[in-house]
Amino acid sequence: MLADGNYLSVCAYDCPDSCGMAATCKDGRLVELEGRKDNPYTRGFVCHKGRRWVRDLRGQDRLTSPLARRNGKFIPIGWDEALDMTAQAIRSAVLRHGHQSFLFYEGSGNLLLGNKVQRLLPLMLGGGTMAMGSLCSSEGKVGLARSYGTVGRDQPLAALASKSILLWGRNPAENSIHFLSILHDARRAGVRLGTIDVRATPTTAVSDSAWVVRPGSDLTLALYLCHEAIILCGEPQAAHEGYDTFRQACLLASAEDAQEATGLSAEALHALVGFVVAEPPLSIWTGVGLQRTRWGADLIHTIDTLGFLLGNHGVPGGGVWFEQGDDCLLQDDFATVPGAQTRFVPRPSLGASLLEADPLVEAALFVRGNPASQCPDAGKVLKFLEQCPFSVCLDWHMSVTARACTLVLPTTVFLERGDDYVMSYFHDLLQKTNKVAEPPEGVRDELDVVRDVALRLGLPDRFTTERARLVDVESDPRLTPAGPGMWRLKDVPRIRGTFHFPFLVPDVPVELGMLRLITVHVRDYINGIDPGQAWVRVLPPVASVSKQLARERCLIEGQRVTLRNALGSLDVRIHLDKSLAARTVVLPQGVEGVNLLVTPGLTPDGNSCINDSWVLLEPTQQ
Ligand SMILES: Nc1nc2c(c(=O)[nH]1)N[C@H]1C(S)=C(S)[C@@H](COP(=O)(O)OP(=O)(O)OC[C@H]3O[C@@H](n4cnc5c(=O)[nH]c(N)nc54)[C@H](O)[C@@H]3O)O[C@H]1N2
Ligand SMILES: Nc1nc2c(c(=O)[nH]1)N[C@H]1C(S)=C(S)[C@@H](COP(=O)(O)OP(=O)(O)OC[C@H]3O[C@@H](n4cnc5c(=O)[nH]c(N)nc54)[C@H](O)[C@@H]3O)O[C@H]1N2
Ligand code: SF4
Ligand SMILES: [Mo]
Repeated sequence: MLADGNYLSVCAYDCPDSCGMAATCKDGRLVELEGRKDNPYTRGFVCHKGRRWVRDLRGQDRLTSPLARRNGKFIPIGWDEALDMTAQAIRSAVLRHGHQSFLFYEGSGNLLLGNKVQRLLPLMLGGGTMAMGSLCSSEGKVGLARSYGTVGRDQPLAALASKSILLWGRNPAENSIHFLSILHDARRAGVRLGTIDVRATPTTAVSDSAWVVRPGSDLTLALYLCHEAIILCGEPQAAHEGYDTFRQACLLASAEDAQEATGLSAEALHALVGFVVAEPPLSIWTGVGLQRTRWGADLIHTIDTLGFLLGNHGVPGGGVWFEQGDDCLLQDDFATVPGAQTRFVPRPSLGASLLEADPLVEAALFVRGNPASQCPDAGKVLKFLEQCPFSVCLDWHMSVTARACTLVLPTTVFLERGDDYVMSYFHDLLQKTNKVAEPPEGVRDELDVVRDVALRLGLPDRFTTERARLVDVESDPRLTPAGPGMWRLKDVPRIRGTFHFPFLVPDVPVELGMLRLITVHVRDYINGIDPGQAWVRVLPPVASVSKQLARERCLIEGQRVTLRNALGSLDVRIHLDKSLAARTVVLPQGVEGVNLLVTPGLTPDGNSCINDSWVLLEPTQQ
């Protein structure tokens, strides 16, 4: 058993902050969790979601036995039986229709690098079926990389050297509170903070200036700001690819166009121009919410162009940030199988793609993912699960996906796995995990579970050897030690060579007569809802609408209505939000049922355009 004492570890939630944690363990249990003081981003505190693990590791929602669906009910079964069932189902699917009839689905439920080992299971079977395309941030990274060919890696504390900071579609007061704490420091030092969002948020509340725009209007706004930057800051000196065409088009974007698209008044727009061209350097921090649209990559590229035209690129405290590049610290051949022929299905339209797949998927394994809640057009994911003869979900609690599977396997969470690593997608620290609690009896590490399934299928044990190779990341030449179990990854400059200007794309058309549905991340849970969150389970979910819409439709606070489109319907309760644009509905993401309404559309790069969703609002049928 784990000795009593203090251990350092890292939060592996899918959260930008990747906090360093200081844990106290007694009798094999986690009794206290604090933030590491020597981690310059964590600054000695962790959020309530991190601290909640003290309760939830042994909480009532923790699964502690494999559960098999029998006659519509889940019945506890032993591990041997559960692993035999899993191996048998995969074997018979592969024998009947080939390896692509086995789906191996990974979500981003935690950021441990070692998770990659699990892919060996489908790969060693021949490739299997896996999901491709992002629900999250890939679109923006594609856009950022278009400017200079790389996403790069910056050190976020550089923001302290800015004179002004503009958050564009980014809400750190809820989604990255350690960035908020850096922003507070910057403001205390006299930096001006501005925010562009589609609604008032806890972040706009602490900003010096906030501009609330209509969703989908950012591209027009960005072009107009580029126009003003060319007029006020002058033309770029050197020749750059695509500049002439871009210049012509952006000079056509007028203040009137920007006002009409965004809904900003002439004064507000003028103030925004003043904010961006005022004393440099300006750093612009684009968010994930912003780029979940068909032209998300082009939008982020255009905002990066604004940073370029303002002369901010490469200046300390200046430029455009999104997320850090995927510096793969694992060796190229880590957990790979040469010649494997994986069939990839698009994650944003997972359900529909699986329903149509040929060969059909007859055995599905879900790990660290909750696609029946988190993928767009979730109704089709549920339909697929109803039809699939065998589906198994590995999770620590009964997620929406687990509930729809035929078998559920209880796994450890990151605090119960040592010798793994987390690399932040926001800051520059790699941190090592320590086991800080013994898992409850009946729970197994998912890497062992996947390995044991593979062994039952007669596959060789590459899992153990690859897992042992994880430690190699510590000797990566790009790392410098930054404290116990903590390394800093060197800056990888993004700004190099000539700048490539964007090609112009049309705005996403408005669906006449419908309301745009925006789904947002919220403070109290990460992505899919954790259990123990009784308050969030209070249904129906709360949909924010503008006062103008409420007047038009005679809606009152708390009223129940139904949101509907061709994909599905959802009963909601109305909240009046005077900050919102007229034809917009905002729902918290992750609430069960929300993604029944969300579009399975793909961007040209195969990523999700979640916020290009449209709904009708109707009286609820009693
Ligand atoms: N409408 C709408 N949909 C969205 C979004 C949105 O803004 N709007 N946001 C999207 C974004 S940004 C993301 S990143 C995705 C996330 O989508 P997913 O990755 O599917 O969802 P998560 O809730 O992060 O995690 C999935 C599951 O992993 C489990 N889990 C956590 N740790 C472990 C572990 O160690 N082992 C195992 N086996 N399971 C574990 C969690 O309990 C959870 O049930 O959702 C996307 N979906
Ligand atoms: N507490 C908490 N923290 C989280 C998460 C969580 O679920 N909960 N999830 C984590 C994950 S996986 C991710 S990807 C990040 C997401 O982090 P963020 O990018 O901050 O989150 P979002 O809520 O998706 O979007 C940010 C803001 O963009 C705005 N927005 C939406 N559409 C538009 C638009 O068209 N234009 C403009 N200008 N603004 C728009 C939204 O109103 C929202 O306030 O957060 C991470 N951190
Ligand atoms: S969820 Fe994010 S802010 Fe909270 S402890 Fe984990 S990394 Fe830190
Ligand atoms: Mo995400």
